[in-house]
Amino acid sequence: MRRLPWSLSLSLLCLACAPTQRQAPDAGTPEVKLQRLVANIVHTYPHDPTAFTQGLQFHQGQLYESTGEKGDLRRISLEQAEPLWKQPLPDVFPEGLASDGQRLYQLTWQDETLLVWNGAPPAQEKQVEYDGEGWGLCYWRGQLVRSDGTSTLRFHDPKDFSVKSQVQVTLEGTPQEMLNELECAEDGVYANVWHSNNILKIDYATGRVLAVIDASALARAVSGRVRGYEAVLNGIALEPGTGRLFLTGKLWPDLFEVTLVGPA
Ligand code: DDQ
Ligand code: CA
Repeated sequence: MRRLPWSLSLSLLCLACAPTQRQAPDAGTPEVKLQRLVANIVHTYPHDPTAFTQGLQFHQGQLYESTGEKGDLRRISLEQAEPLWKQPLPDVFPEGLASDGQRLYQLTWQDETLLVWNGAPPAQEKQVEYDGEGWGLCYWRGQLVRSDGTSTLRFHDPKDFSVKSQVQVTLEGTPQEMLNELECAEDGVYANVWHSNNILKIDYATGRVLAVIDASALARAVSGRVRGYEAVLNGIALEPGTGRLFLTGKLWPDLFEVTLVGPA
């Protein structure tokens, strides 16, 4: 058998090892470590204690809320609990709320209908049907991100709400279910976990949980002033421009501005 010249056998060796390196997880970058953060209250504002908060969203410089059960779309403020404007939605169970800067998109829980709003005050422009449940919604780089109570996040085209891609959310390899209200940030999507005081920060591309945020200080602050098993932490809004982070809960009398800090 003829021996291969040195240069050729060296390059064959390199070809054999190169794919292994590419397939290695996070090759070239250090393993991303899960962050543990705590939400600290910096300001407390009034919130309507009859609002079953399902979505909290800044839109064109104003704060909007989607409320479930006998719900509505409403414009709220930090000054008073009473909404400044509202549109009752008696035929559906409203859920997550997102803004693309021009329109508001409002999910419904089991009605399989997306409500699209335009103008100020918002007027219903159209309804789009979809399959499955609607829990949380946010807008990021031309797509609407939807949670449905499972560990899957789906990425929709805002034009017709068709699903373009999906990712499973995992925390150190374990799927994370019950993902509820969402908020799209530049470096990850925040998700309330239903009936939990934890908010997860999730990587858009991999679904990996980047941070677990302990918001139990907020639940403690409202304890004794909220009633019912369903009065849980839900509602995340990031203010464009300032980066201020606001959190509230279903049927909570308070809406909080928080900062996220590492544990002491
Ligand atoms: N979800 O927000 C987790 C998606 C749904 C919460 C529904 C809680 C039950 C409320 C009672 C419903 C009465 C029609
Ligand atoms: Ca939100």
